[in-house]
Amino acid sequence: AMMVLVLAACGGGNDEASEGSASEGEGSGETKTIRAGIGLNDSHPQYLALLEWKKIVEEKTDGAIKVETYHSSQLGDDRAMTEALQLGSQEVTIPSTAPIANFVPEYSVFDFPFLFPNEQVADKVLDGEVGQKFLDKLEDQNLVGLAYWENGFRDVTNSERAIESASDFEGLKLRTMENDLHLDAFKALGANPTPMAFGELFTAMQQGTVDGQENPIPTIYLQGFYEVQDYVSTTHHIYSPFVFLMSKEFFDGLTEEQQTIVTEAAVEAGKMNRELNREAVAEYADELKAEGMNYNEVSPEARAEMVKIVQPVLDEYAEKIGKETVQEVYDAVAEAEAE
Ligand code: TK8
Repeated sequence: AMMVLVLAACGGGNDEASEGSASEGEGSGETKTIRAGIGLNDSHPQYLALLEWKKIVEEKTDGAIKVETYHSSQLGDDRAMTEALQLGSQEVTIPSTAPIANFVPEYSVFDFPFLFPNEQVADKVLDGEVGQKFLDKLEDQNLVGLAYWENGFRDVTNSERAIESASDFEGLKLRTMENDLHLDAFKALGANPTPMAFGELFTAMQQGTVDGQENPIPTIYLQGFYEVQDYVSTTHHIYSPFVFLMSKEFFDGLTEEQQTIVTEAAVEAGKMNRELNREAVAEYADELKAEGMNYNEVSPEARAEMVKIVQPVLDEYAEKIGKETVQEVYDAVAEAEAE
């Protein structure tokens, strides 16, 4: 599972020639330090892309901004890190949209099961007008959304049985992200869901506190979930976007030029995150089989059955979130699909 990173050519506009401006910045006390934390470990495409973001930002700001990176929930889980951004005690984190819905409820729409048919449609919607509208909603919460990255299509793992049809969820103790829609959708499917921070998940599976969980294939492989799980089923029930978040207080304190640099770098590094993630899925699926996991492809019929079961939950949440907002997202999906 070696990944070759092509990091060249991304630096651009490097002013090495201008006289030692890095130390100059430090000397005048103007070096700004960003603590950027994520929940996944340092082998995940998200972390490799975060390193790429760091590289671009440090180069383009000529040392005026320094980035310290943290992984594996070293700074806390998605929710705690997002709160730290609001308080201004941390500068960057890149959570899934699900926990963001605890701050801006409308974000749950991205976690409507089976909303996005594929990654290309997700890219178009998220990188388009609708995606930007959602990023703008973060400002009220003292957060700035710089770009969408990718967690990816979520699949179910567990220690009990293969998920071949909706009825296989019956009674399964499933860890979910801290998001009410996830909780209610899995309840509707007959599972017994428990919300839990990602950092506690491995131990919970190891100790049998939960039977299973759902996450994209790269996470399942790179976090070693195959050590404590027997079945992986490609439900692809939700496409999880990541949102690159910055503390608004910190963002507002940057020069306009620096704001542009951190934003463009987030878009650039996000492309790398998406590419690495997508390239990795097939290979990691094979690795999971090689590690002895029972791997099954979930049929379109079984997925259709799941859609039907969760539909009342989606209707309920559309009501809560605002039907127009939800419709706007569905329209953007349809438009992107037609292109
Ligand atoms: C990592 C999380 C994680 C998410 C989850 O911090 O909690 O299951 O999918 O990967 O963002």
